[in-house]
Amino acid sequence: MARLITLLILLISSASAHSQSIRKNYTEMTGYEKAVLVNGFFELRNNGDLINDLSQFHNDFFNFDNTFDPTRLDIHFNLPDEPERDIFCAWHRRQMFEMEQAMQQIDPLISLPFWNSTIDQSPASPLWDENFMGQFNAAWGLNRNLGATGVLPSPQDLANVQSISDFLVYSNTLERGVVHAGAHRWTGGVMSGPPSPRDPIFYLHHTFIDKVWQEWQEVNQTSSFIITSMIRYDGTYSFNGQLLPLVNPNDIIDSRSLGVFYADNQQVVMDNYTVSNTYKTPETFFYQYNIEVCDNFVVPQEKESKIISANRIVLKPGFHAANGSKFHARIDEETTSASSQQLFATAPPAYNTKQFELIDYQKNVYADLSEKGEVLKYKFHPNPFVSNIELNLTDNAERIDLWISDIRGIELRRTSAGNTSQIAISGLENLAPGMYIINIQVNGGRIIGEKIIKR
Ligand SMILES: [Cu+2]
Repeated sequence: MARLITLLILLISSASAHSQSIRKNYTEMTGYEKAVLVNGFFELRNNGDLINDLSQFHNDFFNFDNTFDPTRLDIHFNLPDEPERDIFCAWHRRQMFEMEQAMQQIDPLISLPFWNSTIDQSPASPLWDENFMGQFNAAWGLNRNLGATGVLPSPQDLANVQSISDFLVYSNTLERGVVHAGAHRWTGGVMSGPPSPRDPIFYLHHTFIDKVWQEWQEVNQTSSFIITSMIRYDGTYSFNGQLLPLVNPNDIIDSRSLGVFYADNQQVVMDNYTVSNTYKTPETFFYQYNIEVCDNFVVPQEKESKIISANRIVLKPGFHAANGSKFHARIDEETTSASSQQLFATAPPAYNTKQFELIDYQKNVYADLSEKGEVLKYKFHPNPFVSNIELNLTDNAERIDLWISDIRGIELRRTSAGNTSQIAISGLENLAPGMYIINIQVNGGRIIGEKIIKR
């Protein structure tokens, strides 16, 4: 009976929930994505008002330390004798997930972006533009006072916290110190007090804190919680007539457990993840820059996943799509979610057994897998280029052909070489600035084309 109920819960959640996400710096969002996010916040405010509910809850259960009642669970500033200690990181991770799922009901390909407050510190930053986060200040009466009531953390502040190895010391220092508290105080107004989730910037800040914890956890592997459920996520709380599931904080120590990966600097590494279709079928991951799928990213039999980029997807050894699974990888020219919907199925990838031969699933999607586990790694630089482009392979190849073409495919310059791992095209200074395709063919195998920018 218990199993049947569990199964039913899984079925219900897979029908209603969406979140699989690659969260990126908001600076990497297109104008379209920003508009979708902004509209999402307005819609969530005007429709059921999840934002107010999360704000009210956060306010009501902020911190009860001054009540001297250790049985009253709260979210913040846990003391050593509190049973929920130290729930800050896990609670806000689940809160971000709840918000992101609601956003994805509006647009399935939107993810919550993050604000890296250690480097993005100006009140004149695009973050606060009137067409982005700026407009909420007046619209929602947030009383922000950017920069007037606190300081933001420096990269060194962040490095200092990340160097702590004990989880309880780490969590406590992260929460109370400038890395977390800085953005709350610096923003001011609603953001600086217990109702802070009413300011949309709260979600861009807490995804950053979540990313910081994820990176710490990947190094230290020691996060753990005493309690086995969390306030709001204890199986008794309903929002808009929907009972929220019970969440054991120890089950969400890795953000991948919620289908969440973090990208930064135009790169995301997707590893140690098994597609389960718990929340969505297929699980769809979208990031317009470089996606590397590697160690222990597994699509089991009968499971389904889609990965979409506008630039580059590399499938590396350790990635595995089982027979009978469905795995789609697609390069989409547009970075709008609207045009990213048109996907088509690709058969489960047949691993290539010949070294240096690359499998092209679709256009710019490459797998550099080989039976022996030997990998062809290649690197172009510089990008953007000015007068030459150099290609480096990790191993010598019998023959390398390298050519540059315009985006219509018209070849402009070509070079080839044998028994080498390095080759360059020079004399490109007269090409007009813009986008080109650099093509590589190793040992007469498949042709790889990558976008490259002429400055
Ligand atoms: Cu909080």
